[in-house]
Amino acid sequence: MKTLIKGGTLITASETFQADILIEGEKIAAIADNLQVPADCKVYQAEGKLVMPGGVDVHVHLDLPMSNTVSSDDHYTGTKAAAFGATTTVIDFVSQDEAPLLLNVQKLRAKAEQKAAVDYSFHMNITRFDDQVAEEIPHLLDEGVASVKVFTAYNNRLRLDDGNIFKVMRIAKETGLLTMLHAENGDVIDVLVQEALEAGHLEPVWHARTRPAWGAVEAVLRAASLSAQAEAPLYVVHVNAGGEVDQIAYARSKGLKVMGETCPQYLFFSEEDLKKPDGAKWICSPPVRTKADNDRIWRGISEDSLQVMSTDHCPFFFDGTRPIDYEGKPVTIPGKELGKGDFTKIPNGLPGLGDRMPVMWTEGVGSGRMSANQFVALHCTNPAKIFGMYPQKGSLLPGSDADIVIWDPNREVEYGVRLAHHRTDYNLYEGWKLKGYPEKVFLRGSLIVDGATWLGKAGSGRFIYRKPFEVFL
Ligand code: DUC
Ligand code: ZN
Ligand code: ZN
Repeated sequence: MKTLIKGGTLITASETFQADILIEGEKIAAIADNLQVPADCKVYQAEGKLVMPGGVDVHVHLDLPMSNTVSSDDHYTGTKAAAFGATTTVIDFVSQDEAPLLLNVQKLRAKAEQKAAVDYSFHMNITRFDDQVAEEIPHLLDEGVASVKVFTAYNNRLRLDDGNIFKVMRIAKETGLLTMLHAENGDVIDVLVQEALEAGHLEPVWHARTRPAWGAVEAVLRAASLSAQAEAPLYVVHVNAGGEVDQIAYARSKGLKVMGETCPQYLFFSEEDLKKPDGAKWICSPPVRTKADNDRIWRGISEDSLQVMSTDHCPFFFDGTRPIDYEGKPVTIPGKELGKGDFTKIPNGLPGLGDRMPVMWTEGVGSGRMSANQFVALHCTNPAKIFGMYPQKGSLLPGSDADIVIWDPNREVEYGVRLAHHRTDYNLYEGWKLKGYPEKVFLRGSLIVDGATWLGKAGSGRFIYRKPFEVFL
């Protein structure tokens, strides 16, 4: 089966040029001007359109149990939303629920492979550490898992102490795994949450007030210092505070291999949103902060202190007692209403997987804050490189998977829950006017999104075995 995409303007992380793309089977076979149309070839005309690699979102939580419910997108609904938003590869997190480590990987994979509609891979959370776990970590690579996540918060649940974080970093380094960090100060959070509850401060804004930015800032510096001592690379997830960008920039200026991602919510929203009557919609951890933090993070992107845009997609219904229509059936999943009257019981997390590229195109490229090439670097190529999937993913090169997006730079939409395809009842960008939107999305050569039409299938996404960490950006 051959497909030719003709006459489009190709956007890669470094170049913009006019060319045709020939797809043979699942791969890009050729890229050149005026390619001949072979026999038995489906042709798509892309004059006036942009052609980019499919997006890579390296931070999603699908079907994740939390606060007496579960994140409302599973590996089908979440990856379908991803595809409508031009993302064709996602990386989810494996919880360390039981021993051995690899059993958790195998179980999540068994669940995901029935459902995923785009390609996917996993990171492993290391939330308990002992000699047995130390022996098992290197075997993650045998299962294609090339990264581990550690936490400096969520005491008695997910947090490791500094000594164990240091040990994980050393093993990860020796094995070729990348260590990812959730940076907050778990001790301070526990004190502040208890004090807030005792004082009767129960509104959503107290979620942010009990998780201060300084805790995130010092945790980034602490982990960067640990990574220096372990001589290990470090990737800071969901950068939300301006001070975290400062610490990453400092670490990088000292020659440390420290990288970072941020997510759209940390560019557009603040504690002010948590004060609204529907403030629970913005509850995520780490929290959204201030306008000054938003601005510093934007600068962190342009000065290259941050290399990746991800989403931390972990949606919940705002009102999980009222059904929504999903593919013709009513669906209710308990959500943020579980925490009505007590911010500590609100499930933490936001929808964002499908929003990421359309919103960031308008707000980043459309506003002149980033070039189209930088957009592709941040959303496609850099995440693929850092997480061991390049050039299979995140690139337009002969031999790469034919994950391709035809993007209409002139299409204007009023965005929101109707277009987003997440399985939830709200969208943070409701009513936003966007210009530039995905028109056709191909996964390994198959057209899975054609305008508003869904052609993808549950189970057609494939697990991606990732290579050991190699590319520091
Ligand atoms: N933060 C959230 O808000 N939800 C899921 C996990 C996380 O780190
Ligand atoms: Zn996290
Ligand atoms: Zn997360």
